[in-house]
Amino acid sequence: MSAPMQDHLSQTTLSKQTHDTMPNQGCFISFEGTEGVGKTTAIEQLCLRLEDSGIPYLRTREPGGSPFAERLREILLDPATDINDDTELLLLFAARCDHLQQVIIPALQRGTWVICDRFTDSTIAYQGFGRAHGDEAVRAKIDALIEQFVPQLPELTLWLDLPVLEGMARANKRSAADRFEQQATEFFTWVHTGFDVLATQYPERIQRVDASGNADEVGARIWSTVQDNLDIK
Ligand code: ATM
Repeated sequence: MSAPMQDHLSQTTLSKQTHDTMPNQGCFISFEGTEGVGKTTAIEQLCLRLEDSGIPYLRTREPGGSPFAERLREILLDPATDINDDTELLLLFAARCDHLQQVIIPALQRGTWVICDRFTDSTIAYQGFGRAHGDEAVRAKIDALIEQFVPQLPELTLWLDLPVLEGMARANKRSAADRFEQQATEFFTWVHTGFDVLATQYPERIQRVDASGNADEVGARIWSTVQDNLDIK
């Protein structure tokens, strides 16, 4: 099984979380951000802290996270895939639906924390703002899909925020660009605006974390945000 889907169990009992919609115990945390903000390293840092605290967790990602959704991820990221915006949106939700049913909800129900690299906020930021520049009709479509197919939103979303150009410069140092990474700076500026709008709209759930500085600095900011918002010591 690939790293993003590994389940890390521990014997320690979870501190109880409050959930509005489902009688589960695990806590659901998502990470969001534009290109090159350092999500992977930040997630690794959080997972180490959870291990130290004896909290069982599962690390996963979107698009992907279940065997079927990982197949859709390959299609979605392949630069050779030529699809329109609605098809892209529906594939993302097909992947999400499977991921929720096969992985996220069962994990939360058995008391495992779920740490997810991207979730619904990425759809609003990338498809709603990157592709559609905040068009209200597209946002309404995405909101309707969330309403119909997403029974569980994260308790806490950590938005790693970095100036777009800084992130793109970091990302360009890495491997070949996928279908999203090939977009121009303007696209990512819209995506960033999308996250900004979302953070204002959902100030309780979405916490902005300054992603500048080294991995340890960002890791420390993340851990204190998690502790403050989820009431763990
Ligand atoms: P990562 O590279 O962070 O794994 O994400 C894959 C791409 O999927 C990411 N591309 N870039 N840059 C953003 C994109 N994506 C969407 O466009 N909509 C979504 O709903 C999700 C979850 C991801």
